[in-house]
Amino acid sequence: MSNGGQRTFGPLGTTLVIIPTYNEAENIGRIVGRVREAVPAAHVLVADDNSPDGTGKLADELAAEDDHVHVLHRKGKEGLGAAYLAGFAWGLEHGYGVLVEMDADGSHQPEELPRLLTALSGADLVLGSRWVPGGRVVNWPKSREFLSRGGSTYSRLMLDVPIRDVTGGFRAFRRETLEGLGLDEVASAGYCFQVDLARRAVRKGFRVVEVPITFVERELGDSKMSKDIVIEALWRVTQWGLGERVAKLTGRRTS
Ligand SMILES: Nc1nc2c(ncn2[C@@H]2O[C@H](COP(=O)(O)OP(=O)(O)O)[C@@H](O)[C@H]2O)c(=O)[nH]1
Ligand SMILES: [Mg+2]
Repeated sequence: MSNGGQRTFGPLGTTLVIIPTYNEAENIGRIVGRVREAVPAAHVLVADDNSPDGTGKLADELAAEDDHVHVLHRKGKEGLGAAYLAGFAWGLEHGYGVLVEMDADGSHQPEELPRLLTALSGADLVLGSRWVPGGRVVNWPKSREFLSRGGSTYSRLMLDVPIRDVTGGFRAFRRETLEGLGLDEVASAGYCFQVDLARRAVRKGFRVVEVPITFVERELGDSKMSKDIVIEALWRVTQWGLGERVAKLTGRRTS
């Protein structure tokens, strides 16, 4: 990929910010604009699951006006995990050095992205974290905070990973990290996708660093969080945790 002197952020290569979308028509223009302003050298890939509200078309319009914006049109709603896997594959294929995960709804603030990217110079994976000192959430109901904190604590103990915010979705990966995670084996769709990647990174010995972020609850559009997503996460984390314990006892290795 051509460099042009201003398309890279540090020595790690060009950054691609992947934004999965499903019905984010009210948010997509604003979030892409904020990313482009906060980190002008970065490229953006919108991974849209054929949103009925026309998000994909709006993204195409943004891409037509800006050669740093790209769109991956997917057939239909297959979950956040599948959209990210397709986005990662696209980014790796196109030679990006850093791949970022970010929501479309403004919960992850693009203005905090430079801090994540700076931290990546001393890490293989940087996690934007709500639950380390300095991190916080704005406008979240207590019930949602309880679920998120509880999910992270359960995963940390069950999987024995030293991470405070293991379900968060504002992250920066070096390309080598993604290449080393065994993405072909990842089948998780919802929040457990994030847990799965974090646990794989820790198991493979990558340097995982948490950077405090301020997570702002969405003002426009609807959350796609559902009971099924929570149940999938709980079920898989429990399965992974028990599987690893059994493997340890019997001396077998798991993926
Ligand atoms: N492509 C795609 N994006 C999704 C899907 N589900 C959620 N998203 C996107 O993932 C991000 C986080 O989802 P959101 O509904 O805000 O979840 P919450 O923040 O946990 O309430 C948003 O940008 C959504 O549009 C999906 O099935 N496919
Ligand atoms: Mg959200």
